[in-house]
Amino acid sequence: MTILVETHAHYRLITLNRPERLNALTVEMAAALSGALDAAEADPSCRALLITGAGRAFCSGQDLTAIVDVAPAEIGHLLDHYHPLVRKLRALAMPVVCAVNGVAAGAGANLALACDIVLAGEGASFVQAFARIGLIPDCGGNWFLPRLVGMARARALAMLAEPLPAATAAEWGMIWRAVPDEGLMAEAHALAARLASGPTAALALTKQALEESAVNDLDSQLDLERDLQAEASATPDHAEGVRAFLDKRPAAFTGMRS
Ligand code: T3D
Repeated sequence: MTILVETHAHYRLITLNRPERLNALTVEMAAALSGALDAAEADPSCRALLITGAGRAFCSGQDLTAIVDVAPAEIGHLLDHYHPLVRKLRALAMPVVCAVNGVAAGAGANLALACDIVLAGEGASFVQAFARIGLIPDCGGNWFLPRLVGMARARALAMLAEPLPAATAAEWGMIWRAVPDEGLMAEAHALAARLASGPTAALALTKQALEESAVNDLDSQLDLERDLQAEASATPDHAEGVRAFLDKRPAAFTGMRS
């Protein structure tokens, strides 16, 4: 199986599972991942996702053995299988945590950056490997990098294709945190569990608001925040959050939209 899916209380763990090729992406793996995202979203009890890789790597990007004899035009079309994953991750109505357990290269690096909160083990690194094989960053790399680390660093990462250690990625604001390798999965599970017990509808609306801020001017963003806040304020979790604060007790969120 190219991916493994494990169900936990209110969240699912998805593990990319081709460790012999450092979890390199194939069309089959992309289809399985896409199906797993759809299944998670269709299950109202699933309120967060955690994604990681099996073995010593997170994901080494496109499986190069699968494109060695492929016509150039078809190579571009491979992205018809991968780019929908990036769109799905960004639009998924729940938080997605990525635990980068080792090297994340090429499309693998950018799939990680498409997740909402990225934790990485200190031994992990991010490589925009594309230039090494005469390609351009894809899977959103040219969009994520300048926004996360600024244009000067984005250009160097994309053009030099050098590995960026997790600690530097965290220092530059490319990811949330770098943590000791041995503590990565415990911390990632704790984070996923925490998000899974959060106000899921408000978190999904927050995700939408942040996403749209990338293209909105301030005026449009304020209008959007007004509309999305109206939706958030109508959820039972908003009422529960306020009551819990006044009762001086932890909120018991259900994640329900209405
Ligand atoms: O083309 C399109 O339009 C489609 C979309 C493309 C998007 C992309 O992702 S393009 C970028 C593709 N990825 C790469 O170019 C990265 C290739 N891999 C590497 O540069 C290195 O493997 C790493 C930096 C990721 C890790 O290096 P290291 O030294 O830790 O491991 P290694 O020895 O290179 O790899 C271990 C094994 O995995 C090895 O196999 P072997 O010799 O033990 O049988 C290696 O060949 C295999 N492997 C690693 N990455 C890939 C791979 N096999 C196929 N495809 C890979 N991407």
